[in-house]
Amino acid sequence: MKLLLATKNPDKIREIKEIIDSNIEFIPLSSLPFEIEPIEDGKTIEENAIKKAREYASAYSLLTLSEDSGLEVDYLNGAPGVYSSRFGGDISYEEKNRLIIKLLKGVPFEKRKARFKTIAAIADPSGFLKTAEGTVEGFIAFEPKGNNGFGYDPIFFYPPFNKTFGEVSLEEKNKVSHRASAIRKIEEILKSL
Ligand code: ITT
Repeated sequence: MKLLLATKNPDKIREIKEIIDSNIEFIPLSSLPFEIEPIEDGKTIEENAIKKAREYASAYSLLTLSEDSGLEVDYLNGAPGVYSSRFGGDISYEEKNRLIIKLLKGVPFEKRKARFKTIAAIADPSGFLKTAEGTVEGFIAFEPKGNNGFGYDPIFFYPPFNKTFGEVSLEEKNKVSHRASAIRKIEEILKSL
């Protein structure tokens, strides 16, 4: 089965390829003859995931997997959420992470609850569409820790590991992550096609 892996984020590509162990031939966006740029203007993570999957599937006439993810911090009323990649403007992830920690200055551990959420979507040019959600619950750390993973991983403290996602291997993260649980559900749907 051929599947367009429609994400421009190389860290997501690495994780998804580790998670899916079925016999799927991934087609990377970089191998396609022209580029499209879906505008992520949805109000929710789900809207953006669906929009990306549909637009890529119809542009390239391929069965397509896209996903949208975000970090929801309870103390910030769910921010950055759907704005996770744009949070704080055009600044590095180190700066985004420092900004979140600053916004939570003085907030005790029990009020630092947060979760990563992924909505993965598969679509084909005929209009077929399925989505799957994955979440993982944790806390915003008091300081960034670890250089593994990407994005907000160094500030996402996961109690069962007693570590941030930035401190664990890809293999460990994939045992429990939001992306892994959404993508495993999608893998089951793909197997049934
Ligand atoms: P595509 O839209 O091309 O897939 P993107 O990087 O723009 O890639 P999103 O719109 O889903 O992806 O942005 C969500 C941001 O949230 C992303 O840039 C990450 O930095 C962050 N993020 C997503 N998953 C994460 C994870 O597993 N660990 C840490 N941060 C994550």
